[in-house]
Amino acid sequence: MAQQGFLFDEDEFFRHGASDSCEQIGAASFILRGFALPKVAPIIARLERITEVAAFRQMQTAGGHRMSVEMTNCGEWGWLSDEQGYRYVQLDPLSAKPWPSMPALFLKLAYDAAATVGYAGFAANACLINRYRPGSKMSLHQDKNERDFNQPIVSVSLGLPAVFLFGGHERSDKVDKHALFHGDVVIWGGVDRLRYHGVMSLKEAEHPVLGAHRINLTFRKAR
Ligand SMILES: O=C(O)CCC(=O)C(=O)O
Ligand SMILES: [Mn+2]
Repeated sequence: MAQQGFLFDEDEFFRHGASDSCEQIGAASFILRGFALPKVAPIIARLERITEVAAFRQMQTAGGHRMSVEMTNCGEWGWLSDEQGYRYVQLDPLSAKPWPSMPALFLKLAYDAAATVGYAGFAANACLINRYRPGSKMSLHQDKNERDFNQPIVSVSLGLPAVFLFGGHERSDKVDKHALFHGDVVIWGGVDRLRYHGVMSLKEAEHPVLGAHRINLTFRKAR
């Protein structure tokens, strides 16, 4: 059985039942444990429809580096990285068509999660869908391509567990590590909105629902 070091023990690795707790991880940041669990089956069904139209792809960075995480989008705006850098676009460059629309279920999940921790009225118009395989990771970065930093980020984890890195406002600041499991939702905003964050390299394992994958939905108000 794969071990994830000090953050996971064997029983916890596939934690799967709702724990319904709210953990505060910063002045304005929270993990809602198991918040998305009641909606996992319809979320996955909608993801299948979205990715038939807008397939997962490994994006390039401006420096010509291929990202290890596969990505796609739904919603009015889709986050893109290519040789021109990071930005939001309304058309999927693979199809030249608009990104698939944001399912009402996604919009409500993000709205409800944000409202639960005090961010009322969150109306996401972008959902970046990240797919990690064992070995995929996301380096420390800030989410700063959005126009209004008063709007929070709502981030839903599905499938294999991961270690979320939550740093400070400087890349060199101390980083906290939080294990994220299937169904957990992280929300950060306010004074924490521009904190550096990332995801450690996924360990080799199989998840009972999503196999050898972790899927993350990152909801943002892009414009
Ligand atoms: O996968 C995650 O939990 C974080 C994803 C993220 O930070 C991003 O897509 O900007
Ligand atoms: Mn991010």
